[in-house]
Amino acid sequence: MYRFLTLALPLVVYLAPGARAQGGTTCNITTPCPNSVPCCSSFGFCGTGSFCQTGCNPLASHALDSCRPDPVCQSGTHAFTDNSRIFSNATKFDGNVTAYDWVVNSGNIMNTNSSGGELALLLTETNGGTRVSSTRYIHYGRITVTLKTGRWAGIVTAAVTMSDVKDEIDWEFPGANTTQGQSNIFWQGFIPEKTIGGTHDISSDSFSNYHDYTIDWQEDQLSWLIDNKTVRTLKQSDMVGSDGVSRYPNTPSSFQMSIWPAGINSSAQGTIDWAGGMINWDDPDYKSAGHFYATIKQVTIECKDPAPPSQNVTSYVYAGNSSAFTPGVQFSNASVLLNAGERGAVGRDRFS
Ligand SMILES: *[C@@H]1O[C@H](CO)[C@@H](O)[C@H](O)[C@H]1NC(C)=O
Ligand SMILES: *[C@@H]1O[C@H](CO)[C@@H](O)[C@H](O)[C@H]1NC(C)=O
Ligand SMILES: *[C@@H]1O[C@H](CO)[C@@H](O)[C@H](O)[C@H]1NC(C)=O
Ligand SMILES: *[C@@H]1O[C@H](CO)[C@@H](O)[C@H](O)[C@H]1NC(C)=O
Ligand SMILES: *[C@@H]1O[C@H](CO)[C@@H](O)[C@H](O)[C@H]1NC(C)=O
Ligand SMILES: *[C@@H]1O[C@H](CO)[C@@H](O)[C@H](O)[C@H]1NC(C)=O
Ligand SMILES: *[C@@H]1O[C@H](CO)[C@@H](O)[C@H](O)[C@H]1NC(C)=O
Ligand SMILES: *[C@@H]1O[C@H](CO)[C@@H](O)[C@H](O)[C@H]1NC(C)=O
Ligand SMILES: *[C@@H]1O[C@H](CO)[C@@H](O)[C@H](O)[C@H]1NC(C)=O
Ligand SMILES: CC(=O)N[C@H]1CO[C@H](CO)[C@@H](O)[C@@H]1O
Repeated sequence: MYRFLTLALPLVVYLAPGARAQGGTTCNITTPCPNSVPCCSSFGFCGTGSFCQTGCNPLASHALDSCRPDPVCQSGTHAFTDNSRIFSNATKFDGNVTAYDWVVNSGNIMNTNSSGGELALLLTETNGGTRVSSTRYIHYGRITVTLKTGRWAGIVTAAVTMSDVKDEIDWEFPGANTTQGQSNIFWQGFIPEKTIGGTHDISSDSFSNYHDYTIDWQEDQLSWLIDNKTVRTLKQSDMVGSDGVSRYPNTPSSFQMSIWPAGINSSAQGTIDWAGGMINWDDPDYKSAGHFYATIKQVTIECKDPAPPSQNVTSYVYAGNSSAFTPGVQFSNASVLLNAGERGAVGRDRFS
């Protein structure tokens, strides 16, 4: 299906602004980072400091424990009455997940403060879009976001899970059609099957009305829901290839919400078509507000770790026997702070 091309491309496009800000030594699974700059960032560049945090790929870093551990899941409901739980710049975050639930990776946010407070993600002609990520990770769980999408051709609102090895579960909303949402998955950065994307009706206009969009991610199956109604289910067993490899998202992930420009000159034609055409920077909505936007009302996270963590567990780490196609995930009691130094002891292997 053509969707293979069109949906595969946006990921690459969206990472571009951040990638341009980095540079230097590149990294991937076959060519990991050198000891001097041990951490492979989500954009595929080697570095230290923030390169070792959210999105740092253990399999492409110097050692499996070069990246900071991924902060363990915590169930809860996040309202956005103000922005006090959102750290404004991911590259300056010290890793204190007690202080902040979210970080801004790129772009600009605002609190509209209507009906009790809402987080607005802004897109302007110059900011390249906005992405906000959870500071904590989820290793299976149910995530529900209550949001209003954009309504403009070329502009995509998204709510996705994203792991350090780029397992990804998506809700995406190209703004040209506000009565339809799209579901998709990536496994280690790739679309596992050409027909993996789905489209789903929304009962009323998604720009004017809040709806609940859920990702219910379990070890054996994955469901997408709109307003508590299951619109799609995918089984893990259906994602095992003839080579025996399970191409099903199975690594700890942060939850990321974004608005991003797909209909711009630098995008591939497939991406522009998928998003409904080029962005109109003369749109009256843009002229009056000074930005395009998507609005987040609430996020509820229910952790569903296959084995519940004991009290001393702080994080997830990739186990010593991780390999390219079979990352092993363990609990750890190591500090998740950026400058905490050596990692603590690694706990029991949850797959053993
Ligand atoms: C990994 O990076 C190396 C060095 O930049 C490059 O030559 C190689 O093609 C890359 N491999 C993959 C699978 O992208
Ligand atoms: C982390 O944040 C909490 C809450 O703001 C604070 O009490 C604590 O001292 C911080 N920890 C560190 C190591 O900065
Ligand atoms: C974060 O800070 C860096 C370094 O000062 C800057 O380049 C980047 O644009 C900032 N990011 C955001 C989202 O403000
Ligand atoms: C928008 O989505 C709805 C619901 O899936 C569909 O019926 C309609 O044809 C779509 N409109 C356009 C212009 O693609
Ligand atoms: C979905 O279910 C939850 C819990 O039962 C409820 O609080 C919420 O209002 C429901 N949402 C919708 C849109 O029906
Ligand atoms: C594409 O480039 C032209 C010429 O620089 C510019 O006028 C136009 O606004 C751009 N289109 C978009 C959607 O950014
Ligand atoms: C982690 O646990 C080990 C053994 O149980 C202990 O020696 C170590 O001090 C703990 N580390 C932290 C950071 O709590
Ligand atoms: C946590 O503590 C329990 C017992 O108190 C211990 O068995 C387990 O190994 C510890 N886990 C970690 C990750 O340190
Ligand atoms: C890691 O090793 C343990 C045994 O020590 C094994 O049970 C587990 O399946 C391995 N995980 C991976 C991903 O190979
Ligand atoms: C960011 C902001 O101004 N938040 C305010 C929104 O309104 C509520 C209730 O009126 C206040 O408590 C917030 O501080």
